[in-house]
Amino acid sequence: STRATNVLSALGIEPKHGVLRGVYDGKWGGTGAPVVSKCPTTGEHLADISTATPTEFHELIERSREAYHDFRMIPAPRRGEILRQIREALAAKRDHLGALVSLEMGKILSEGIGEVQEFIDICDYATGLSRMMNGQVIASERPGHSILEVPNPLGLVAVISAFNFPVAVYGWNLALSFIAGNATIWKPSPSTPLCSIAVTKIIAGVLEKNGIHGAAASLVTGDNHIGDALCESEHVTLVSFTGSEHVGQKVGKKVQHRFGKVLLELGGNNASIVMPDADLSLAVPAVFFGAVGTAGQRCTSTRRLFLHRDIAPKFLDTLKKAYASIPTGDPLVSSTLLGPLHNDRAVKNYHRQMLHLHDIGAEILTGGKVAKLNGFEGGNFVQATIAVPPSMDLDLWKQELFAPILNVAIFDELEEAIQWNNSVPQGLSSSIWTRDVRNVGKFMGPAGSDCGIVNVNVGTSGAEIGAGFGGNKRTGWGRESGGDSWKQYVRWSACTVNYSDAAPLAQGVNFSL
Ligand code: UN1
Repeated sequence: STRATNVLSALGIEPKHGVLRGVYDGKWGGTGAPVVSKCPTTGEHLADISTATPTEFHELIERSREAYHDFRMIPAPRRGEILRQIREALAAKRDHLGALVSLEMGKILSEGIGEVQEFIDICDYATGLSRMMNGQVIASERPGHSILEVPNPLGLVAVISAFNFPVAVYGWNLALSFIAGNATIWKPSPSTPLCSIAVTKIIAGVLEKNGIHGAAASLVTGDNHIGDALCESEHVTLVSFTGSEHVGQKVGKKVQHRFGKVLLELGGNNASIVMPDADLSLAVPAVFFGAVGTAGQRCTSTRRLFLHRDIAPKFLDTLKKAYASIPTGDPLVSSTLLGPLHNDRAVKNYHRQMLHLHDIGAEILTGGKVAKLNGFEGGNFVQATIAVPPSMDLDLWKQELFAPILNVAIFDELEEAIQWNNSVPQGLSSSIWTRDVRNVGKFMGPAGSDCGIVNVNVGTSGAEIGAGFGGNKRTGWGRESGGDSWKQYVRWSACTVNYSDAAPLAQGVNFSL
């Protein structure tokens, strides 16, 4: 369609000329069986993208090792300066890249642009950090000695990312890995290959201009065999994986089996708790965004809503009104708030969940149906849904489902709501709505939310890059983006230096002849 052609050609991608190359390690290649990029809005076939054969994969690892060999010697502030140029190049294409995210992933344009902005933000953060990757100087117990903690690069870092944030999650990892001096290998989701090609082209242009080996930021398109190969390669020091608990468990075991480092960002099953003193004019729109934004396909999406009995009827009335008029359709049209699900499997999962909710006698307050839109018959549209399951003792509360389905329950005491919040295997994001500082203390403290993200009067999704992002329990305990997460992308060398003319042993040990 012209819609697709316009988005792609603005980024210099011309899929009409056969198979696009999906492998980059200083030069573009890949002759393996292609993956298909499909538009979730129209169902149209966007492009075929080649993958890496096993031989090409091994060559890419070799190129990455070569790139690392030189890249690690470049001073960190200089690496930061190159990252600043990458930031500028991304910013120049921000809106076009955002449109490509909308086209290929299906999220609305504002959110597509937003996730490119997230990449830009983390570049700013990491550029500054490139002059502040400080270790400590520690007082030694021995005279004339000093102890230094020195951050050195790790080597090769693999980033395996998911379809739902096809740009930003790579950005978090690349920015930190890059300033740390690693060669980063990106394996994107096989269903969002165009986003990764567009991003890699932009980065490769900057690397080339600076005389840096392109395999400092390489791309390897492929299926789970490539993912397995990255997990099993002795040359890959850190594997940063974002995706399902099921696959994350395999990744964790494979990498641990060879004592590699692993960083996991797995499922979320996030709740918002609304107290009777909450400002509903803030809480309702935030829950609406958390549950319906990205069509419920963020790992931080609001899936569970716990309402205090006193405000529940009013809250649900207002929320239902918002749900009644959700502009649904083409995510590239600026007024749309609900785009399609990413693929037809997601629609099937949604449909199955609706049948299940019906079977158990849940009350469906709004939505509940797969949607067919005029002019978008091939699209994966569903209605945003609010359901009230008949009890808390149901498996559905414990499972993450990537769809705009919000399950609601009513509570009387905050302690009960916190217990529900914590009673799931996942531990990514949580949120409380209250004006009472005592509730805030309970929610944030030792007996409070057990999630990695604990928000107050802020929804579960839409985190900024500044804090460490990630979750506990079956979410995998990983932290990416801000906070201290950069420390995972370096190997720390503890260096005790003796400046003196004597060589005393620590702890007063005497070992002289
Ligand atoms: C994800 O869904 O994998 O906090 C990441 C958020 C975004 C990132 C989500 N900044 O919702």
